[in-house]
Amino acid sequence: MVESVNFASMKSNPAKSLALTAAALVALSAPVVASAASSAADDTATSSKRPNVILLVADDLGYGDMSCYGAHRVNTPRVDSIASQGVMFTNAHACASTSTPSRYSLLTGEYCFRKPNTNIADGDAALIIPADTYTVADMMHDAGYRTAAIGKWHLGLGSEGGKQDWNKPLDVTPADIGFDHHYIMAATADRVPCVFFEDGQVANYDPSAPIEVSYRKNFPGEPTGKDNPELLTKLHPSHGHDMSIVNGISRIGYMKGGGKALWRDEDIADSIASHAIDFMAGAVADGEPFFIYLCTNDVHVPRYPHERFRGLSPMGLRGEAIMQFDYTVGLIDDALDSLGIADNTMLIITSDNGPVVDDGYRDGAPGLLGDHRPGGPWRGGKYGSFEAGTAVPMIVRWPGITPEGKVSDALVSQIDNFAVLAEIAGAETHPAGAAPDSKPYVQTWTGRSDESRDYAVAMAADRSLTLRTPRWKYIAPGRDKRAVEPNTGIELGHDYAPALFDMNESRFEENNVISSNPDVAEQMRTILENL
Ligand code: NG6
Ligand code: CA
Repeated sequence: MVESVNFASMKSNPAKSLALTAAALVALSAPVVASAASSAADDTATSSKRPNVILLVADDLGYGDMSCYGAHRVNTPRVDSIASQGVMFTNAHACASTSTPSRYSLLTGEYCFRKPNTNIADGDAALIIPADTYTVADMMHDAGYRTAAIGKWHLGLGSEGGKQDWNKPLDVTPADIGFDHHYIMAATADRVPCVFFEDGQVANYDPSAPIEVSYRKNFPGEPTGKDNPELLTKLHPSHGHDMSIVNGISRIGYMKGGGKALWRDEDIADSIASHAIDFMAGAVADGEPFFIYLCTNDVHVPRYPHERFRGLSPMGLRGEAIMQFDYTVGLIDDALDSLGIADNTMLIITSDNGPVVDDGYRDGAPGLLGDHRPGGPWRGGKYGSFEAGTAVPMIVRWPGITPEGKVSDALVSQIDNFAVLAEIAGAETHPAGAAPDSKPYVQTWTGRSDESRDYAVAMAADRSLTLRTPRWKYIAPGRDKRAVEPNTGIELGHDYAPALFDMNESRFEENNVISSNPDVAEQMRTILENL
């Protein structure tokens, strides 16, 4: 199972990795069990040492997109080196195959399917996480951490969608859900407003260019990608994305104004990294532990990385965006060293959902892919129910705690982020109802146990569910019956009614074994029904 993993460039201890992997392979044959809480947290050897925590979340970065996970048409030396110093998971799952619901679950410890408004959010959506929700940021804050959200947000802002006055401080912000500081994009780089928000207001606000935003109609006289393609100096849309033009790239939604506050796509990654580093330095100077929810815009569309990467990848802009992601990781890692806190910082690197190649811009990605497989060995991709939609890269490094260069095949889910971090932060009590679906698999997340979660639940873009156990994958029938999403070419997987795959037999979901294993399918369907 791990043969495809390329450790050639890594300083790992291969003997150690292989031994631990063998143990994990045995665990893969564990039966389907729906037990209650895990015992994994019982002997946590972490209480004496509360680390800083950086939860670094890439956007749309696939399982197969980095060299430590087997990619060979792109190199990610900085991530590879972190993997060689920590534990790299081969069976880690996001809670949804799109951003907004995936991030909802990551921050709340509650399955996104329970919340009807967690579909892909417009840039003028209201804050999707109710202000009274006890999030991972609230928990870390209450445990004495200084907390920040930096980078891609995509969980809404303000109390009322479509009604925000972007020229004033917003009434509801990440500060209301536990973040002491934020420097964020409202949604994605392909959605207006194309400005950063810092502590509740537009960063670098330009009073000479008041901002207006609409997801319904254009503002009189403002050019659009649809009507003024001659103004698209950097990227043209392939589908959708033909509304307001900012920085020579048309977007989803309409906006007016912004002036000097508008971002330049080429600078987004540097801006995110430098704000994160400033925040880290400030916390260190004040002697406070910190928690950063650090979200890159890479490798989401529009992919338009800094000029320093231009022409460096045989895969064009998508390859450059992966290189820029790795570069960002390197900046953060270097800052940990120069601030003298690398040894006391837990770094988690993962992605919000699986990959997509053409997600709406003519950036050359499909033609330049070659034999690169963004989803690695898994079938499908973003939006869908097949594994590549939610089987994401995940690496955890906590010096002195995580074994070095371990590859763990344990089944893990991002739903456990809250409970794991709560153990690590020493936060013992939470308000009733907090993080209802999260369990403290601390030993597994830190690579000291290969205990798998009993199951991982994930939601596709049509809100249909899948259930993964160490051995099986069950796909419930979806509302969207198309086998392939036409714009992106992604196989969605939920056109089946319903399907079961034996993941021990093959990682590529091709052979639906539901008719020969009706009891397993029924057991898994029942688990989903009773969640
Ligand atoms: C889709 C967009 C896609 C991307 C996605 C959200 C179109 C045609 N496609 O609706 O480009 O923005 O939403 O991606 O508009 S996510 O990773 O933030 O969930
Ligand atoms: Ca995403």
